Amino acid sequence: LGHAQLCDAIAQIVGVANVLSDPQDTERYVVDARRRYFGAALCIARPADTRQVSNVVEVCAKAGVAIVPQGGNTGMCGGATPDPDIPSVVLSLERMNRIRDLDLANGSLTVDAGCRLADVQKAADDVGRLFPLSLGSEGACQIGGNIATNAGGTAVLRYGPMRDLVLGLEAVLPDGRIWNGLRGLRKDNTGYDLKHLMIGSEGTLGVITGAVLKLFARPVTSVTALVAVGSIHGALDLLGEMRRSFGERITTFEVMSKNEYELVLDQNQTLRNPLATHANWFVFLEITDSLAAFDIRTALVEQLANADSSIGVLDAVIAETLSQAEQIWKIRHGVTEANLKAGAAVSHDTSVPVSRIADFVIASEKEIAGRFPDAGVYFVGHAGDGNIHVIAIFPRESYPDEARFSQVAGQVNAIVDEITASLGGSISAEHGIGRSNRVRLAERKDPVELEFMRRIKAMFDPQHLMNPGKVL
Ligand code: FAD
Ligand code: LAC
Ligand code: ZN
Repeated sequence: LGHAQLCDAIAQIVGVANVLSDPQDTERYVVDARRRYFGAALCIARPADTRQVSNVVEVCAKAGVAIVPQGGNTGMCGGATPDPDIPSVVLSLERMNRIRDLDLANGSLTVDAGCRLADVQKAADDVGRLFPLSLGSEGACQIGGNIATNAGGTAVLRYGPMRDLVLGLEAVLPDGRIWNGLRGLRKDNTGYDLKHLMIGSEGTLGVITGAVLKLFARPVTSVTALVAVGSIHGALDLLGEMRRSFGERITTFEVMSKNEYELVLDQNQTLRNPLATHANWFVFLEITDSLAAFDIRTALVEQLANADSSIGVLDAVIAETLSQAEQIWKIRHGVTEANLKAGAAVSHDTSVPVSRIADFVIASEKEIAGRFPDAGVYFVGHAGDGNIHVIAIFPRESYPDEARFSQVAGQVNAIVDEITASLGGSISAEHGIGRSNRVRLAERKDPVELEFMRRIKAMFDPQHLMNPGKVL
Protein backbone atom coordinates (compact mmCIF):
# COMPACT_ATOMS: atom_id res chain seq x y z
CA LEU A 1 0.00 0.00 0.00
CA GLY A 2 1.12 3.54 -0.73
CA HIS A 3 0.84 6.04 2.11
CA ALA A 4 -2.37 7.62 0.82
CA GLN A 5 -3.90 4.19 0.30
CA LEU A 6 -2.86 3.17 3.80
CA CYS A 7 -4.73 6.13 5.29
CA ASP A 8 -7.76 5.16 3.19
CA ALA A 9 -7.52 1.60 4.47
CA ILE A 10 -7.38 2.92 8.04
CA ALA A 11 -10.44 5.08 7.33
CA GLN A 12 -12.26 1.92 6.27
CA ILE A 13 -11.50 0.46 9.69
CA VAL A 14 -12.11 3.40 12.03
CA GLY A 15 -14.39 5.61 9.91
CA VAL A 16 -13.38 8.66 7.86
CA ALA A 17 -14.11 11.07 10.73
CA ASN A 18 -11.54 9.29 12.88
CA VAL A 19 -8.60 9.62 10.55
CA LEU A 20 -6.99 13.05 10.81
CA SER A 21 -4.46 14.31 8.31
CA ASP A 22 -5.11 18.03 8.02
CA PRO A 23 -2.13 19.78 9.74
CA GLN A 24 -4.56 21.91 11.74
CA ASP A 25 -6.07 18.76 13.26
CA THR A 26 -2.88 16.78 13.64
CA GLU A 27 -0.74 19.43 15.38
CA ARG A 28 -1.73 18.48 18.92
CA TYR A 29 -0.82 14.84 18.30
CA VAL A 30 2.60 15.45 16.75
CA VAL A 31 3.99 17.96 19.26
CA ASP A 32 4.57 17.03 22.90
CA ALA A 33 3.00 18.79 25.89
CA ARG A 34 6.10 20.84 26.70
CA ARG A 35 6.65 21.67 23.00
CA ARG A 36 10.10 20.16 22.90
CA TYR A 37 9.54 17.61 20.15
CA PHE A 38 8.00 18.30 16.77
CA GLY A 39 7.04 15.33 14.66
CA ALA A 40 4.98 14.44 11.62
CA ALA A 41 2.52 11.67 10.84
CA LEU A 42 0.88 10.28 7.72
CA CYS A 43 -2.33 10.42 9.71
CA ILE A 44 -3.79 10.12 13.19
CA ALA A 45 -5.95 7.03 13.69
CA ARG A 46 -8.56 7.07 16.45
CA PRO A 47 -9.93 3.55 16.84
CA ALA A 48 -13.02 2.85 18.93
CA ASP A 49 -12.15 -0.61 20.25
CA THR A 50 -9.52 -3.31 20.51
CA ARG A 51 -10.60 -5.00 17.28
CA GLN A 52 -10.09 -1.76 15.36
CA VAL A 53 -6.68 -1.25 16.98
CA SER A 54 -5.72 -4.73 15.87
CA ASN A 55 -6.87 -4.10 12.29
CA VAL A 56 -5.04 -0.77 12.09
CA VAL A 57 -1.81 -2.28 13.43
CA GLU A 58 -2.11 -5.14 10.96
CA VAL A 59 -2.50 -2.91 7.87
CA CYS A 60 0.39 -0.71 9.02
CA ALA A 61 2.59 -3.77 9.60
CA LYS A 62 1.78 -5.01 6.09
CA ALA A 63 2.57 -1.57 4.63
CA GLY A 64 5.82 -1.36 6.64
CA VAL A 65 4.66 1.85 8.32
CA ALA A 66 5.46 2.67 11.95
CA ILE A 67 2.85 3.00 14.70
CA VAL A 68 3.21 5.50 17.54
CA PRO A 69 0.76 4.66 20.35
CA GLN A 70 -0.47 7.79 22.08
CA GLY A 71 -2.46 8.43 25.24
CA GLY A 72 -2.92 11.89 26.70
CA ASN A 73 0.36 13.11 25.17
CA THR A 74 1.56 14.44 28.53
CA GLY A 75 4.76 12.36 28.67
CA MET A 76 8.05 14.00 29.57
CA CYS A 77 10.43 12.20 27.21
CA GLY A 78 9.05 12.68 23.70
CA GLY A 79 7.93 9.04 23.63
CA ALA A 80 4.56 9.76 22.05
CA THR A 81 5.88 12.12 19.36
CA PRO A 82 6.40 10.51 15.95
CA ASP A 83 9.84 10.87 14.40
CA PRO A 84 9.45 13.25 11.42
CA ASP A 85 11.90 11.17 9.39
CA ILE A 86 10.06 7.86 9.79
CA PRO A 87 6.70 7.43 8.02
CA SER A 88 4.35 6.89 10.97
CA VAL A 89 0.73 6.63 11.98
CA VAL A 90 -0.14 7.99 15.41
CA LEU A 91 -2.61 5.66 17.08
CA SER A 92 -4.54 7.69 19.63
CA LEU A 93 -6.50 5.76 22.25
CA GLU A 94 -8.65 8.78 23.16
CA ARG A 95 -11.93 7.29 21.94
CA MET A 96 -11.39 4.11 23.94
CA ASN A 97 -12.62 5.42 27.25
CA ARG A 98 -15.13 2.93 28.59
CA ILE A 99 -15.15 1.48 32.06
CA ARG A 100 -15.64 -2.15 31.10
CA ASP A 101 -16.29 -3.97 34.34
CA LEU A 102 -16.30 -3.62 38.09
CA ASP A 103 -15.72 -6.55 40.44
CA LEU A 104 -16.09 -5.16 43.94
CA ALA A 105 -15.60 -8.50 45.66
CA ASN A 106 -12.32 -8.92 43.79
CA GLY A 107 -11.39 -5.26 44.32
CA SER A 108 -10.81 -4.70 40.62
CA LEU A 109 -11.88 -2.42 37.81
CA THR A 110 -11.47 -3.26 34.12
CA VAL A 111 -11.05 -0.28 31.82
CA ASP A 112 -10.22 0.71 28.27
CA ALA A 113 -6.65 2.00 28.02
CA GLY A 114 -7.86 5.38 26.77
CA CYS A 115 -9.68 6.24 30.02
CA ARG A 116 -8.24 9.37 31.54
CA LEU A 117 -6.62 8.80 34.91
CA ALA A 118 -8.99 11.28 36.60
CA ASP A 119 -11.98 9.34 35.24
CA VAL A 120 -10.63 6.07 36.62
CA GLN A 121 -10.08 7.72 40.02
CA LYS A 122 -13.67 8.94 39.86
CA ALA A 123 -15.06 5.55 38.83
CA ALA A 124 -13.37 4.02 41.88
CA ASP A 125 -14.54 6.81 44.15
CA ASP A 126 -18.13 6.40 42.90
CA VAL A 127 -18.18 2.87 44.34
CA GLY A 128 -16.49 3.88 47.59
CA ARG A 129 -13.00 2.69 46.63
CA LEU A 130 -9.69 4.27 45.82
CA PHE A 131 -7.55 4.07 42.71
CA PRO A 132 -4.42 5.65 44.15
CA LEU A 133 -2.23 6.74 41.22
CA SER A 134 -1.98 10.52 41.40
CA LEU A 135 -0.05 12.86 39.07
CA GLY A 136 -0.06 16.54 38.17
CA SER A 137 -1.29 15.54 34.70
CA GLU A 138 -4.13 13.31 35.90
CA GLY A 139 -6.82 15.35 34.12
CA ALA A 140 -5.20 14.62 30.75
CA CYS A 141 -3.06 11.49 30.89
CA GLN A 142 -4.56 8.09 30.16
CA ILE A 143 -4.35 4.81 32.01
CA GLY A 144 -2.67 3.21 28.97
CA GLY A 145 -0.02 5.94 29.02
CA ASN A 146 0.41 5.48 32.77
CA ILE A 147 0.96 1.77 32.24
CA ALA A 148 3.23 2.26 29.23
CA THR A 149 5.44 4.63 31.25
CA ASN A 150 5.01 2.85 34.61
CA ALA A 151 4.05 6.25 36.00
CA GLY A 152 4.82 7.22 39.58
CA GLY A 153 3.52 10.44 41.10
CA THR A 154 2.72 11.40 44.65
CA ALA A 155 1.24 8.25 46.19
CA VAL A 156 3.96 5.75 45.29
CA LEU A 157 5.27 5.75 48.84
CA ARG A 158 2.17 3.94 50.01
CA TYR A 159 0.74 2.22 46.94
CA GLY A 160 3.67 1.72 44.60
CA PRO A 161 4.04 2.85 40.98
CA MET A 162 1.67 1.81 38.20
CA ARG A 163 3.37 -1.58 37.99
CA ASP A 164 1.94 -2.43 41.41
CA LEU A 165 -1.58 -1.37 40.48
CA VAL A 166 -2.17 -3.57 37.42
CA LEU A 167 -3.63 -7.08 37.70
CA GLY A 168 -4.15 -7.82 34.03
CA LEU A 169 -3.61 -6.37 30.56
CA GLU A 170 -4.93 -6.58 27.05
CA ALA A 171 -2.65 -5.48 24.23
CA VAL A 172 -2.31 -5.54 20.48
CA LEU A 173 1.09 -6.89 19.50
CA PRO A 174 3.15 -5.47 16.61
CA ASP A 175 1.78 -8.05 14.12
CA GLY A 176 -1.80 -7.10 14.98
CA ARG A 177 -2.56 -10.08 17.22
CA ILE A 178 -4.63 -9.40 20.33
CA TRP A 179 -3.16 -10.71 23.57
CA ASN A 180 -5.89 -11.14 26.15
CA GLY A 181 -4.27 -11.08 29.56
CA LEU A 182 -7.22 -9.42 31.29
CA ARG A 183 -6.98 -11.65 34.35
CA GLY A 184 -8.06 -10.22 37.67
CA LEU A 185 -5.70 -12.44 39.62
CA ARG A 186 -3.57 -11.37 42.54
CA LYS A 187 -1.56 -14.56 42.27
CA ASP A 188 -0.59 -16.16 38.97
CA ASN A 189 2.65 -18.07 38.71
CA THR A 190 2.23 -19.58 35.28
CA GLY A 191 5.64 -18.80 33.88
CA TYR A 192 7.09 -15.58 32.46
CA ASP A 193 4.94 -12.54 33.11
CA LEU A 194 4.25 -10.76 29.81
CA LYS A 195 2.29 -8.08 31.65
CA HIS A 196 5.40 -6.85 33.41
CA LEU A 197 7.26 -6.57 30.10
CA MET A 198 4.49 -4.42 28.65
CA ILE A 199 4.40 -2.17 31.74
CA GLY A 200 7.03 0.50 31.21
CA SER A 201 7.64 -0.49 27.57
CA GLU A 202 6.65 3.00 26.34
CA GLY A 203 4.77 1.78 23.31
CA THR A 204 7.72 -0.17 21.89
CA LEU A 205 6.30 -3.69 22.37
CA GLY A 206 2.64 -3.18 21.52
CA VAL A 207 -0.47 -1.10 22.07
CA ILE A 208 -2.08 -1.51 25.47
CA THR A 209 -5.84 -1.53 24.93
CA GLY A 210 -7.30 -2.55 28.28
CA ALA A 211 -6.35 -3.21 31.88
CA VAL A 212 -7.61 -4.76 35.09
CA LEU A 213 -6.70 -2.36 37.90
CA LYS A 214 -6.48 -2.88 41.65
CA LEU A 215 -8.84 -1.00 43.91
CA PHE A 216 -8.07 -0.08 47.50
CA ALA A 217 -10.01 0.93 50.58
CA ARG A 218 -10.90 4.60 50.39
CA PRO A 219 -9.34 6.58 53.20
CA VAL A 220 -11.90 8.12 55.50
CA THR A 221 -9.51 10.52 57.18
CA SER A 222 -6.63 12.41 55.73
CA VAL A 223 -4.39 15.21 56.81
CA THR A 224 -2.16 17.38 54.66
CA ALA A 225 0.74 19.38 56.02
CA LEU A 226 3.33 21.73 54.63
CA VAL A 227 6.47 21.81 56.74
CA ALA A 228 9.43 24.19 56.53
CA VAL A 229 12.79 22.69 57.46
CA GLY A 230 16.33 24.03 57.54
CA SER A 231 18.02 21.48 55.30
CA ILE A 232 17.52 18.41 53.15
CA HIS A 233 18.89 16.40 56.10
CA GLY A 234 16.10 17.79 58.26
CA ALA A 235 13.54 16.74 55.65
CA LEU A 236 14.93 13.21 55.57
CA ASP A 237 15.08 12.95 59.35
CA LEU A 238 11.43 13.96 59.39
CA LEU A 239 10.67 11.21 56.86
CA GLY A 240 12.35 8.67 59.14
CA GLU A 241 10.38 9.87 62.18
CA MET A 242 7.11 9.82 60.26
CA ARG A 243 7.76 6.32 59.02
CA ARG A 244 8.41 5.08 62.51
CA SER A 245 5.23 6.55 63.91
CA PHE A 246 2.76 6.40 61.03
CA GLY A 247 4.01 3.40 59.07
CA GLU A 248 2.16 2.86 55.82
CA ARG A 249 -0.28 5.66 56.66
CA ILE A 250 2.19 8.16 55.19
CA THR A 251 0.81 8.32 51.70
CA THR A 252 2.90 11.17 50.33
CA PHE A 253 6.17 12.73 51.35
CA GLU A 254 7.47 15.27 48.85
CA VAL A 255 10.24 17.82 49.11
CA MET A 256 10.98 21.12 47.38
CA SER A 257 13.96 23.43 47.60
CA LYS A 258 13.44 27.04 48.62
CA ASN A 259 14.17 28.48 45.16
CA GLU A 260 11.68 26.08 43.51
CA TYR A 261 9.04 26.95 46.09
CA GLU A 262 9.53 30.66 45.47
CA LEU A 263 9.55 30.17 41.73
CA VAL A 264 6.17 28.41 41.78
CA LEU A 265 4.65 31.19 43.91
CA ASP A 266 6.18 33.91 41.70
CA GLN A 267 5.03 32.35 38.44
CA ASN A 268 1.48 31.68 39.57
CA GLN A 269 -0.09 34.73 41.16
CA THR A 270 -3.23 32.82 42.15
CA LEU A 271 -1.24 30.85 44.73
CA ARG A 272 -0.59 32.12 48.24
CA ASN A 273 2.22 31.11 50.56
CA PRO A 274 0.56 29.51 53.59
CA LEU A 275 3.76 29.79 55.65
CA ALA A 276 5.28 32.88 57.19
CA THR A 277 8.75 31.44 57.57
CA HIS A 278 11.58 31.45 55.07
CA ALA A 279 13.27 28.09 54.97
CA ASN A 280 15.69 26.19 52.79
CA TRP A 281 13.43 23.19 52.21
CA PHE A 282 9.73 22.44 52.24
CA VAL A 283 8.02 19.11 52.85
CA PHE A 284 4.56 18.34 51.50
CA LEU A 285 3.05 15.38 53.27
CA GLU A 286 -0.20 13.55 53.51
CA ILE A 287 -1.26 10.93 55.98
CA THR A 288 -4.41 8.92 55.38
CA ASP A 289 -6.30 6.20 57.16
CA SER A 290 -9.27 4.04 56.38
CA LEU A 291 -10.17 3.91 60.09
CA ALA A 292 -11.84 7.04 61.42
CA ALA A 293 -11.10 6.05 65.00
CA PHE A 294 -7.42 6.90 64.83
CA ASP A 295 -6.96 10.65 65.16
CA ILE A 296 -4.15 11.22 62.67
CA ARG A 297 -4.43 14.99 62.88
CA THR A 298 -3.69 15.14 66.61
CA ALA A 299 -0.97 12.54 66.22
CA LEU A 300 0.64 14.64 63.46
CA VAL A 301 0.46 17.86 65.48
CA GLU A 302 2.23 16.09 68.36
CA GLN A 303 4.78 14.56 66.06
CA LEU A 304 5.65 17.89 64.48
CA ALA A 305 5.86 19.58 67.86
CA ASN A 306 8.28 16.90 69.06
CA ALA A 307 10.28 17.08 65.87
CA ASP A 308 10.63 20.80 66.44
CA SER A 309 13.93 20.77 68.27
CA SER A 310 15.35 17.41 67.26
CA ILE A 311 14.90 17.88 63.52
CA GLY A 312 14.71 21.59 63.06
CA VAL A 313 11.13 21.99 61.93
CA LEU A 314 10.95 25.76 61.47
CA ASP A 315 7.29 26.11 60.76
CA ALA A 316 4.35 24.00 59.70
CA VAL A 317 0.82 24.41 58.54
CA ILE A 318 -1.74 21.67 58.75
CA ALA A 319 -4.66 22.13 56.41
CA GLU A 320 -7.88 22.77 58.29
CA THR A 321 -10.17 22.29 55.34
CA LEU A 322 -10.20 20.40 52.07
CA SER A 323 -9.76 23.64 50.21
CA GLN A 324 -6.66 24.52 52.26
CA ALA A 325 -5.26 21.10 51.46
CA GLU A 326 -5.96 21.72 47.78
CA GLN A 327 -4.13 25.05 47.95
CA ILE A 328 -1.08 23.29 49.35
CA TRP A 329 -1.13 20.61 46.63
CA LYS A 330 -1.53 23.28 43.96
CA ILE A 331 1.89 24.60 44.94
CA ARG A 332 3.37 21.12 44.59
CA HIS A 333 1.67 20.51 41.26
CA GLY A 334 2.59 23.95 39.92
CA VAL A 335 6.22 22.98 39.40
CA THR A 336 6.14 21.79 35.79
CA GLU A 337 4.36 24.89 34.55
CA ALA A 338 6.50 27.29 36.59
CA ASN A 339 9.74 25.74 35.35
CA LEU A 340 8.53 25.92 31.78
CA LYS A 341 7.96 29.66 32.14
CA ALA A 342 11.17 30.35 34.06
CA GLY A 343 13.72 29.69 31.35
CA ALA A 344 15.51 26.98 29.44
CA ALA A 345 15.33 23.97 31.74
CA VAL A 346 17.36 20.79 31.87
CA SER A 347 15.40 18.44 34.12
CA HIS A 348 16.24 15.06 35.54
CA ASP A 349 14.31 12.18 37.02
CA THR A 350 16.88 10.55 39.26
CA SER A 351 16.32 7.90 41.88
CA VAL A 352 18.81 6.92 44.53
CA PRO A 353 18.43 4.90 47.72
CA VAL A 354 16.52 7.08 50.19
CA SER A 355 19.60 7.01 52.42
CA ARG A 356 21.64 8.76 49.66
CA ILE A 357 19.24 11.58 48.78
CA ALA A 358 21.13 14.24 50.72
CA ASP A 359 24.43 13.21 49.10
CA PHE A 360 22.79 13.45 45.71
CA VAL A 361 21.29 16.88 46.35
CA ILE A 362 24.45 18.39 47.77
CA ALA A 363 26.76 17.00 45.08
CA SER A 364 24.54 17.90 42.13
CA GLU A 365 23.94 21.43 43.38
CA LYS A 366 27.65 21.99 43.94
CA GLU A 367 28.80 20.56 40.64
CA ILE A 368 26.17 22.10 38.38
CA ALA A 369 26.49 25.55 39.98
CA GLY A 370 30.28 25.29 39.91
CA ARG A 371 30.39 24.49 36.21
CA PHE A 372 27.46 26.67 35.07
CA PRO A 373 27.27 29.80 37.23
CA ASP A 374 24.38 31.19 35.13
CA ALA A 375 22.15 28.20 35.96
CA GLY A 376 19.69 28.10 38.85
CA VAL A 377 19.66 24.64 40.43
CA TYR A 378 16.21 23.61 41.64
CA PHE A 379 14.96 20.48 43.38
CA VAL A 380 11.57 18.89 43.72
CA GLY A 381 10.76 15.30 44.29
CA HIS A 382 9.21 12.30 45.82
CA ALA A 383 11.64 11.94 48.70
CA GLY A 384 9.79 9.00 50.19
CA ASP A 385 10.62 7.07 46.99
CA GLY A 386 14.21 8.28 46.65
CA ASN A 387 13.14 10.13 43.48
CA ILE A 388 14.48 13.66 43.15
CA HIS A 389 14.06 15.87 40.10
CA VAL A 390 17.03 18.23 39.80
CA ILE A 391 16.35 20.99 37.32
CA ALA A 392 18.97 23.38 35.97
CA ILE A 393 17.28 26.49 34.59
CA PHE A 394 19.24 28.84 32.34
CA PRO A 395 18.20 32.31 31.20
CA ARG A 396 16.74 31.81 27.72
CA GLU A 397 18.83 34.67 26.35
CA SER A 398 22.05 32.84 27.30
CA TYR A 399 21.35 30.14 24.72
CA PRO A 400 19.42 31.52 21.76
CA ASP A 401 20.99 28.75 19.70
CA GLU A 402 19.16 25.42 20.07
CA ALA A 403 22.19 23.29 19.15
CA ARG A 404 24.40 25.02 21.69
CA PHE A 405 21.75 24.58 24.38
CA SER A 406 21.41 20.91 23.68
CA GLN A 407 25.17 20.54 24.06
CA VAL A 408 25.01 22.25 27.46
CA ALA A 409 22.03 20.09 28.43
CA GLY A 410 24.13 17.02 27.64
CA GLN A 411 26.90 18.31 29.90
CA VAL A 412 24.48 18.91 32.76
CA ASN A 413 23.02 15.42 32.23
CA ALA A 414 26.52 13.95 32.39
CA ILE A 415 27.24 15.66 35.71
CA VAL A 416 23.99 14.39 37.23
CA ASP A 417 24.34 10.90 35.78
CA GLU A 418 27.87 10.53 37.11
CA ILE A 419 26.72 11.41 40.62
CA THR A 420 23.70 9.13 40.23
CA ALA A 421 25.90 6.21 39.20
CA SER A 422 28.27 6.76 42.12
CA LEU A 423 25.29 6.51 44.50
CA GLY A 424 23.82 3.37 42.94
CA GLY A 425 20.92 5.26 41.39
CA SER A 426 18.89 5.31 38.17
CA ILE A 427 18.69 8.02 35.47
CA SER A 428 14.93 7.57 35.20
CA ALA A 429 12.73 6.86 38.18
CA GLU A 430 9.29 7.50 36.71
CA HIS A 431 9.27 9.43 33.43
CA GLY A 432 10.91 6.81 31.24
CA ILE A 433 13.34 6.96 28.35
CA GLY A 434 11.33 7.85 25.24
CA ARG A 435 13.39 9.82 22.82
CA SER A 436 15.09 12.14 25.32
CA ASN A 437 17.11 9.61 27.28
CA ARG A 438 18.12 6.91 24.80
CA VAL A 439 21.77 7.85 24.73
CA ARG A 440 21.94 8.17 28.51
CA LEU A 441 20.30 4.77 28.87
CA ALA A 442 22.80 3.18 26.50
CA GLU A 443 25.63 4.74 28.47
CA ARG A 444 24.39 3.84 31.93
CA LYS A 445 22.51 0.55 31.76
CA ASP A 446 24.26 -2.69 32.45
CA PRO A 447 25.34 -4.12 29.05
CA VAL A 448 23.81 -7.52 29.76
CA GLU A 449 20.45 -5.95 30.55
CA LEU A 450 20.66 -3.78 27.45
CA GLU A 451 21.39 -6.74 25.24
CA PHE A 452 18.38 -8.61 26.63
CA MET A 453 16.21 -5.55 26.12
CA ARG A 454 17.27 -5.43 22.46
CA ARG A 455 16.55 -9.12 22.02
CA ILE A 456 13.13 -8.81 23.61
CA LYS A 457 12.34 -5.88 21.32
CA ALA A 458 13.43 -7.84 18.25
CA MET A 459 11.33 -10.83 19.29
CA PHE A 460 8.15 -8.79 19.76
CA ASP A 461 8.74 -6.45 16.86
CA PRO A 462 11.14 -7.87 14.25
CA GLN A 463 10.19 -5.15 11.74
CA HIS A 464 10.92 -2.38 14.30
CA LEU A 465 7.67 -0.63 13.51
CA MET A 466 6.26 -0.21 17.04
CA ASN A 467 7.29 3.26 18.21
CA PRO A 468 10.71 3.20 16.51
CA GLY A 469 13.49 5.38 17.84
CA LYS A 470 12.19 5.25 21.40
CA VAL A 471 13.85 3.67 24.45
CA LEU A 472 16.49 1.66 22.56
P1 FAD B 1 1.62 9.76 26.44
O1 FAD B 1 2.39 10.96 26.71
O2 FAD B 1 0.59 9.82 25.38
O3 FAD B 1 2.64 8.56 26.06
C1 FAD B 1 3.75 8.28 26.87
C2 FAD B 1 4.43 7.00 26.34
O4 FAD B 1 3.56 5.89 26.49
C3 FAD B 1 4.77 7.05 24.87
O5 FAD B 1 5.95 6.34 24.66
C4 FAD B 1 3.60 6.36 24.20
O6 FAD B 1 3.96 5.75 22.98
C5 FAD B 1 3.23 5.33 25.23
N1 FAD B 1 1.80 5.01 25.27
C6 FAD B 1 0.77 5.84 25.58
N2 FAD B 1 -0.40 5.17 25.57
C7 FAD B 1 -0.09 3.88 25.23
C8 FAD B 1 -0.85 2.70 25.03
N3 FAD B 1 -2.18 2.69 25.19
N4 FAD B 1 -0.20 1.58 24.68
C9 FAD B 1 1.14 1.57 24.51
N5 FAD B 1 1.91 2.64 24.68
C10 FAD B 1 1.30 3.79 25.03
N6 FAD B 1 4.88 11.31 35.44
C11 FAD B 1 5.15 10.63 36.58
O7 FAD B 1 5.52 9.45 36.52
N7 FAD B 1 5.02 11.23 37.81
C12 FAD B 1 4.59 12.50 37.94
O8 FAD B 1 4.52 13.01 39.06
C13 FAD B 1 4.27 13.23 36.76
N8 FAD B 1 3.81 14.49 36.86
C14 FAD B 1 3.50 15.16 35.72
C15 FAD B 1 2.99 16.45 35.82
C16 FAD B 1 2.66 17.18 34.69
C17 FAD B 1 2.09 18.56 34.84
C18 FAD B 1 2.85 16.59 33.39
C19 FAD B 1 2.51 17.33 32.13
C20 FAD B 1 3.34 15.30 33.28
C21 FAD B 1 3.68 14.57 34.43
N9 FAD B 1 4.18 13.26 34.36
C22 FAD B 1 4.46 12.58 35.51
C23 FAD B 1 4.44 12.64 33.05
C24 FAD B 1 3.18 12.00 32.36
O9 FAD B 1 2.01 12.61 32.74
C25 FAD B 1 3.11 10.55 32.67
O10 FAD B 1 4.25 9.93 32.17
C26 FAD B 1 1.87 9.82 32.08
O11 FAD B 1 1.86 8.53 32.61
C27 FAD B 1 1.83 9.75 30.57
O12 FAD B 1 0.53 9.35 30.16
P2 FAD B 1 -0.07 9.79 28.75
O13 FAD B 1 -1.38 9.10 28.58
O14 FAD B 1 -0.10 11.25 28.60
O15 FAD B 1 0.99 9.14 27.76
C1 LAC C 1 6.79 15.99 39.26
C2 LAC C 1 6.77 15.48 37.84
C3 LAC C 1 7.49 16.38 36.96
O1 LAC C 1 7.19 15.28 40.15
O2 LAC C 1 7.24 14.19 37.78
O3 LAC C 1 6.36 17.14 39.46
ZN1 ZN D 1 7.90 13.42 39.66
